[in-house]
Parts: sequence; structure tokens; C-alpha cells
Amino acid sequence: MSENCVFCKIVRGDIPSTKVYEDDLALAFRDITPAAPTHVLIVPKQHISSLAEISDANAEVYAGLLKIAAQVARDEGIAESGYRVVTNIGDEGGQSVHHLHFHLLGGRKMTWPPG
Ligand code: DGP
Repeated sequence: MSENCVFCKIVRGDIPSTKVYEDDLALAFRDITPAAPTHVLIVPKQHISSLAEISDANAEVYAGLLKIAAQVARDEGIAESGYRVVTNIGDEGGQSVHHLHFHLLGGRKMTWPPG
């Protein structure tokens, strides 16, 4: 846990969120500024800064988060129509919260390339 991290605070329940999934590994909740009809963040309970921190020791955390993303997509009814899973890394990657998270976006046609 990181004292001043907004997602650690959400995991602890210090900041409220609209949860859509929770288990021992992770929490999934709706993004406060949704960029699509479905916009869910999948966040590990342990504080990891970003995808850049992946290693042999924690790779199963990342695999678990992606599994949850696919499960939430099914639960949200967007598995058939399609969706996007993205993680931003660092300043130029557009990361604003430095606690690993995957965005699950769907419910509309996505464009490419992203902005
Ligand atoms: P990123 O820019 O990739 O680091 O994404 C961070 C996302 O987190 C952004 O889409 C907005 C969302 N967010 C930031 N603070 C909060 C919060 O307090 N609650 C919720 N639900 N989402 C938040």
C-alpha cells in the first residue's frame, strides 16, 4: 500500500467507488470520467506503479488482471461486440495515476490510432 495513492485509497475503501468486481487479487470499478459507455478500471490490490514493473516474480498478477478484464467484459455484455483493454505507462503514455491499472473500454466503436 502507498499512503497517498488514490487507487490504494479506493482499494482500502477510504475513497468510494462503484465496484463491478472484487477478489483477493484485484478490484474493478467504474472510471470517474468515462470515455465510453463501459469504462472500468481493473486495479491490483497491491501497489505496483505500472506495466513497466512486470517481472518473473509478479507476472501472474498481470495475467490475473487481464483475466478479470475479459470476465468484466462478459458481465457488461460487450464481449460479443468487442472492446479495448489498455494500460498507460509514464508521462508520454498518458498515465496520470501511478498505480497499475487496465482500462476496459466498450459499448461504442473504438477508433485507431488513439490520441
Ligand atoms: P490513467 O490516465 O491511464 O492513469 O488513468 C487514470 C484514470 O483513473 C482516469 O481515467 C480517471 C480515473 N480516476 C482518477 N481518480 C479516480 C477516482 O478517484 N475514482 C475513479 N473511479 N476513477 C478515478
